[in-house]
Amino acid sequence: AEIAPGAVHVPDWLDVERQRELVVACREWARSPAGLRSARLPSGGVMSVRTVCLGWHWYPYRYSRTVDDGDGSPVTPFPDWLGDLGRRALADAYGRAAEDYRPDVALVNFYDADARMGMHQDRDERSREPVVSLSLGDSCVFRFGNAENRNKPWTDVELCSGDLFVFGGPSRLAYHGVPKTFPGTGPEIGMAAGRLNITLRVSGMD
Ligand code: MD5
Ligand code: FE
Repeated sequence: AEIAPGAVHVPDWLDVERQRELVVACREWARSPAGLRSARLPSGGVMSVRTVCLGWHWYPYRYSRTVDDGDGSPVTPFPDWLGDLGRRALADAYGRAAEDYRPDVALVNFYDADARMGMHQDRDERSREPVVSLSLGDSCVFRFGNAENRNKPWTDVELCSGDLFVFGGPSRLAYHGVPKTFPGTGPEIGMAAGRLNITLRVSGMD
């Protein structure tokens, strides 16, 4: 379903077996040297969501090749197979060829029962190529806003395990957030609890 121009929701895009494989991969990435951590905001706050970065390390509000807000570990590489998955996602969501889509960053967000993501824009990438989002585990309320400010109008969409969302074109810079998850709603895919979201992005850097 096209929620807004360039914002396409494809429910149930990943079958359960593929979801299980992604959970296994996320667990391995979380254990790598530049693994799961809560980003610290310049305001002094700490994000309730915990994140693993692949390809480039993100911290508010920039990208680096090493964990510059931590122990300086090199960032975990972005695997080729994840780029292939991103091209298939874009092709299915937009119904057009996507061989030229070359994501080089993945941010894997883990939400426990209390984690939230406030309304924000994703504008730390130098490219405005689409963002591919894959959800695993517990369902959530995803709040898709407008490109002007973090306030209404917005549309609330329930995202479930296996759902794909692509944000491109005029929706690439829309404000968005996750005000709520629904603990205990995830399928049996090897996650004890919580929600995972994998976003694939083009950094526009080299
Ligand atoms: C999440 N993650 O569910 C969301 C899904 C993040 C983040 O917001 O920054 O890690 S990605 C949603 C997204 C990305 C790019 C553009 C737009 C939404 N959008 O225009 O609405 O953890
Ligand atoms: Fe975001």
